[in-house]
Amino acid sequence: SERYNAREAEPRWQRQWDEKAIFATKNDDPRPKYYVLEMFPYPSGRIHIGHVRNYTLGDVLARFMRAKGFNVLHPMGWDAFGLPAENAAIERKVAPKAWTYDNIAAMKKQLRSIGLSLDWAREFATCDPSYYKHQQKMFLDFMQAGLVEREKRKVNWDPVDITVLANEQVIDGRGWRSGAVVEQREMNQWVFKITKYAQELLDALDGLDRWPDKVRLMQRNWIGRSEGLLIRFALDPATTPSGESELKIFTTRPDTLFGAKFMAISADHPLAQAAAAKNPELAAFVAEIKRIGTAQEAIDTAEKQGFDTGIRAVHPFDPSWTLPVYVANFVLMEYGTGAIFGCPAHDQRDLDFVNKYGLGNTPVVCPEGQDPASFVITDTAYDGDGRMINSRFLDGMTIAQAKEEVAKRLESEQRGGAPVGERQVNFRLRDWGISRQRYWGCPIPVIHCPSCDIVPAPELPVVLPDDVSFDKPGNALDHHPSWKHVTCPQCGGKAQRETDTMDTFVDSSWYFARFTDPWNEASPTTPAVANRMMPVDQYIGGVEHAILHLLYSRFFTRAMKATGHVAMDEPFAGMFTQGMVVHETYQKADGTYVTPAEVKIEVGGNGRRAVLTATGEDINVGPIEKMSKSKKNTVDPDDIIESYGADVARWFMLSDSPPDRDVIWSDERVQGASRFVQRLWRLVNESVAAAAEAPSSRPAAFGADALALRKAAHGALDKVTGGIERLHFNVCLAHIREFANALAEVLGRPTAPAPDLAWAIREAAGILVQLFSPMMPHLAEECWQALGQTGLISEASWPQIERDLLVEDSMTLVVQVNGKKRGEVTVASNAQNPEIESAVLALDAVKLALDGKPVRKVIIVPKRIVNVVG
Ligand code: ANZ
Ligand code: ZN
Repeated sequence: SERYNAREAEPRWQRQWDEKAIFATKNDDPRPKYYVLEMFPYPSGRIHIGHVRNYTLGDVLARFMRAKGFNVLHPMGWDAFGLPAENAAIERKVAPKAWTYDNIAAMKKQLRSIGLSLDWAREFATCDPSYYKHQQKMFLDFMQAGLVEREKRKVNWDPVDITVLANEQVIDGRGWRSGAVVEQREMNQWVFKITKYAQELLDALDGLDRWPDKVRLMQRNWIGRSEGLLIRFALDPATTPSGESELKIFTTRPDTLFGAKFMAISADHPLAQAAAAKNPELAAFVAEIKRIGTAQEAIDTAEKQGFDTGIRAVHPFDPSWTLPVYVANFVLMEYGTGAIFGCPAHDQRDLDFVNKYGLGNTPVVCPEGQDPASFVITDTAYDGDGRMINSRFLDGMTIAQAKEEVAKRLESEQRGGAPVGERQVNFRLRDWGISRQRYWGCPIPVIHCPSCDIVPAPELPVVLPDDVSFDKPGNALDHHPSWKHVTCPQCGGKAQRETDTMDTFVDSSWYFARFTDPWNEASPTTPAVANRMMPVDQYIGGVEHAILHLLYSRFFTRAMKATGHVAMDEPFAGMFTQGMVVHETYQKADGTYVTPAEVKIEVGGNGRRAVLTATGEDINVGPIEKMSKSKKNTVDPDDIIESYGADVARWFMLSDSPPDRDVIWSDERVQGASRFVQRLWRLVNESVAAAAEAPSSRPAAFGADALALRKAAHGALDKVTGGIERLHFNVCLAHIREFANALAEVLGRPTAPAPDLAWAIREAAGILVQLFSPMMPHLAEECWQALGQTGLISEASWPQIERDLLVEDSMTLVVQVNGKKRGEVTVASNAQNPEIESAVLALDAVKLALDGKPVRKVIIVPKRIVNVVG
């Protein structure tokens, strides 16, 4: 038969799927639902190979679950707001809107060429006013529910992108996009009160048992719950600038109080401000720290620095013991109370600090088995377990006992009518600042009125104006001549629209819920529908979103529940983080990178050599890295699909490594996948020929050859079914290859198959095609047709596994009717008598011999003979 022509066949099947709208999901379908979702793409302009992997993984599952009889929801949309559109506007003078929608059109075409089983009828972009209108509505709902607030906040300011960044968008003290060193500024910000759910978001992680442990751990750390003690240290009034009497600190290690050597406060602490007002040198130090900023990452990497304020604090257990109060660059104002006591022996930061300023250390926790007399700390703090030493009444206690003892004593000690100590739970999680000073985002739907303060926008959506200019840096909405000038809907006076737009992470925090009913114009969701179709059963995306996007979505779902838009807490029942697609890098002698397409790999006697195809010059093969434009080690999905077809790209993506690991792109292996496609096509056609004479109904009994083939088929079916359910796709592919080999071996035999084997060949070919249909749907349709099936394989149900064929060992028994041999039956070696009996009575030979007479008795001689008495 002819070669399979993917280029011709793939668009043809895609058209058929479209015309019959077979991937359109009905919300009122009575079958159980299954919601598969891959993280929706940002419309950058081109699909990259990572997308192909992401969507292929989801598509295999979606197609499989559909065949299993589920009402599968598998939608696609566009995460369409964000900075690149504005950058394009600035650099290329194209309007952000036009740029975005053009990109969407181009990428949609590319996505279609992959052959994904998507319900395109549900498509939307987050920049559609018909989407963000509902987001604005929910913003107002949340405001009413106390989940949105306006807050004067110290914010991370990106001086290049001219915008505020969330803490999560600051990486090593730099803007995540621009790479610019982030500055600190005080600004009025809109925040979502995610901290109200801190405990709940933490507790519920335990129930997310279909999430990777790694992701749950990252979220746990991000939420950062710690139990500790607030302690009010008295200050020596003679040393304080304006008579402050106490300093409140938060500690998780009250057990180490007798190892305290100093106190430290944040540069933003009021006491630091007060002290700085009287000490110019201190003021200069404070100003310098503030300039560098106190983003977590900056603190972790910067050298510890401090300045003695001259203030002295009194030890809570010893009035004659005073501690110097420093302003230190490693204390954050936003955490705890913005003040600490330092115990250098048991905290590395504190140790680095005292070693710099000569304050010494006293160990107070001694590891088990260590002699306290010889236990000294020099450069490395000890934060392990042990017994208390050098700690007066705590000596000999465990850390836990000492913590409890200190807490109890300080809780019951009063000063100025309040206890000196108070237990407290702190979270590292901060409220989510969502204000962005950018144009291309969802407008925050409020109006600022000089007399009425904050007034909700009376009509939604508040639409972004199209006529904006990017001549000046900053927020084009703010520069717009008229957009922000409005009359107050409450008092009719002159007022101004909010010109901040929402962080684009807001857009992606509820799109999955919108997909359940994107046609609802009146509200964000249709709760009855959302509650039926949600949660997402399997969410698939990159691990880079393990914290931010997933945590925000978990918060948002709860906020939507609180405001009546959905009824569940958790949006994603199952989460899968896929690995990256990586590739070797190629460099010319001068260090410039060249693309894989420009390089020819020669494998010869002295190993593997790379040369530049154009000139023949030697190319250095560099490390395998994530595909990136700068390293030029990318491959373009369009090129791959053009030369090999989508099925080959899909098969390759699934074949080489487990989906959660990185996969190395390799042209050789892509070619291998391409050869396998042709092999499958040949096998199916040979099977059709070999089975041409096969009986149309299932033979009553199977000989050894037929049985062996049937076992291979059902064994593969069983393994692939289980593998897909567990997303072990690479293992599935190995089983499919193995089964294809078994079929090829049978087809390669010189003699024509007996009728039972011919029947088994037909069955096997059908199962084979169904098994690879989720991975290579176009080829599967073509093969299905060749097998003489009338419908689409994309609509066929998953084959039934015959469990008895899965038993490795079988036994063959002689079948007699009234003592006379009439044939044989092969059953599982562990088959029970009733099973054997029904298999025997189903045999045509037995029916014939009985000739309509009723069966009086069946005598089974174990493992040998079945005698039917009629
Ligand atoms: C004394 C002490 C001794 C501490 C010791 C630790 C070890 P987590 O677990 O993250 O909650 N801390 C408190 N507030 C701080 C702030 N605003 N900026 C910087 N550090 C702060 O950490 C709590 C510990 O971090 C607290 O316990 C405090 O130092 C420090 F051997 O108090 B500890
Ligand atoms: Zn007003």
